[in-house]
Amino acid sequence: MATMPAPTLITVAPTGAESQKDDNPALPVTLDELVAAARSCRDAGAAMVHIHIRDAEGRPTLDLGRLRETVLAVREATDLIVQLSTGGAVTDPLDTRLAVLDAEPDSCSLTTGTVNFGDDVFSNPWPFVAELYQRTQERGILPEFELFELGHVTAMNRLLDMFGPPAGGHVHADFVMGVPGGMPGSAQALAAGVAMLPEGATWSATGVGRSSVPVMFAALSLGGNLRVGMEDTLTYGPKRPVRDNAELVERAARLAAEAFRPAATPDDARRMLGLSAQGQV
Ligand code: KMH
Ligand code: ZN
Repeated sequence: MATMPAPTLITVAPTGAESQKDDNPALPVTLDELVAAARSCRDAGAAMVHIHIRDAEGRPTLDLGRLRETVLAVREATDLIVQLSTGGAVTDPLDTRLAVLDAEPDSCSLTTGTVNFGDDVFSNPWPFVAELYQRTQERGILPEFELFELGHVTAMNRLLDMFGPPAGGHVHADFVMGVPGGMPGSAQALAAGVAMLPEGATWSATGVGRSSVPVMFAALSLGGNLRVGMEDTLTYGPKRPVRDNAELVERAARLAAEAFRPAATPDDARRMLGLSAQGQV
């Protein structure tokens, strides 16, 4: 008997650290805006939310009190899998990024190597990556390996070889494509990265800026999952600003349904990722 294809895990990355309200007024920067975005994106088909937060002036911050408050507020308002960014902004020090785990998210992003990031450098030296990974294992937090270039897949595999599987035993990765300095948002690059993943891993892909839609089609055609959101693109199409995060999730859910792999619920996604109902691995 033919097995049903897995549903599509849609992750929304609503805010990021690089854009401001001036770029698009729909960017959620306050806690209330973030919670409202999380709710509407859940309704539109998201199962996981990748969170960066802002301070009272709208600047990126990794303030632990705010992070804790955010995790609780999003959990209270939705059943989304709550993922905190440990990447933060390019200016965030490594020790502050390690401390993000103290806010006890279900999942955290974990970039496995340094990459040029426009005119900046997103710094992820090996000792930091190894320390962050081991802390996720100790605390039972699911890492999402964020892979900006193919060497990051090699580094992820090195982590797994040296330190063993993630807490819960399941490997989940996200290809972040089209960052100036990283791999291009092309079907060829994605296929090459997917071929390097360990057996049984799940993965999603996100295309930054104009690569958003091509990467979505490539990911669906390769059987992967999707990440969309205003962290990665502020335009819906040429010269057309995004209405809000839910609009991007709605499109992702529509394309996934057309590929006969409709959006996963958060419960489906927890099963796919080896998370328990409470989110802990
Ligand atoms: N803001 C970028 C420098 C992550 O969330 O882990 C890093 C980033 C990756 O967004
Ligand atoms: Zn991020």
